[in-house]
Amino acid sequence: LRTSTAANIGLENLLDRGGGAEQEPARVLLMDARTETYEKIRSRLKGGIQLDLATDPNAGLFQAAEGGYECVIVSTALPDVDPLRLCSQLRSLDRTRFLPIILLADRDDDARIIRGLELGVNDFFVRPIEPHELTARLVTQIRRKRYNDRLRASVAQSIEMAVTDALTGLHNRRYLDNHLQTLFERAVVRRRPLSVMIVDLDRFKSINDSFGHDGGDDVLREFARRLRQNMRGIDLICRFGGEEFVVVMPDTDGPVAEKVAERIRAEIARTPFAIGKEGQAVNVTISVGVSSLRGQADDAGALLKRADMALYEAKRSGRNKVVG
Ligand code: GH3
Ligand code: MG
Ligand code: MG
Ligand code: MG
Repeated sequence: LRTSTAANIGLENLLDRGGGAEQEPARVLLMDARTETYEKIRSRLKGGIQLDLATDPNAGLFQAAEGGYECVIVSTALPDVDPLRLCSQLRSLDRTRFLPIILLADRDDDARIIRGLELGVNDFFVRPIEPHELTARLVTQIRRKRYNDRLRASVAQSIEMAVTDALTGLHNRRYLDNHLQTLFERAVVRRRPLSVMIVDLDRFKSINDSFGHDGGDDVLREFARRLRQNMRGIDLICRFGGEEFVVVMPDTDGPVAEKVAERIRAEIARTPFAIGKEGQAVNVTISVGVSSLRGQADDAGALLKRADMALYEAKRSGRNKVVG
């Protein structure tokens, strides 16, 4: 029929806009107890949209959460279940929160449509199903979802970049500034130990002088890798700046923190770094200052300051050392 063809052409144009040449077909889930509705809609949607059916609302909810769908059509023709309740469940689950919902209702169902819109349904459609209109509404929702997904991903990436050190991939100082206080307060409230270490590479300027700035960068990257390898998942590891690194160790008291620091110091001193294309061997040593939480009256700034003073002492007394 004419409408059907027009709907298909409109669909392809709209879905292609802004997308790559290899745009995936959009998967849409219809929640409806009647297979006739499904067959009717599906026969009018070709290319661009793949329609699945869930006749059981609970299975449908599960299916929608499984991912891969870009829109859900919730029909009011679901016996034994309140379709609006289903809509609010879709809105509240993490996995379906950003999934557009189109309510498929009967002509005299104004009250339910309004309630649905209040609950966060994105659009509605009134029977009888007119393919051109339904397609246009679906395409609008799918395009908006694709746009919002890209936007969300790019915001998340920007946030990630703002707290990550580009050279080493470790957290940066901004991240530490935001999280040290939280870890500190958590330790105080729970009366758990907490330790901090500040690591500074020894005579790093001479490494740069001998092997160039790129050689120095290789050393920093390799050091970060070894540091990460030696710490636990719950430790906060960050590049504080230049060739200085800070590690915050929750649930770790002074003696244990010093042992950890000593293990890393020894490992760094024992195994030369391979830098540049030729894998040239470079001997690296580090100095480490360690400090630990002192009771309820302590503060995060003082904790860092004590680690810094211990580091200064390690440098002053000959380097390649841990001072606690
Ligand atoms: P010390 O044992 O007293 O710590 O001596 P040092 O030479 O390591 O200390 P200093 O603070 O004098 O020099 C640190 C050097 O680190 C100076 C700076 O050019 C270099 N540096 C800082 N950031 C980077 C970086 O991202 N890449 C490279 N290659 N070098 C860096
Ligand atoms: Mg220095
Ligand atoms: Mg140094
Ligand atoms: Mg330094």
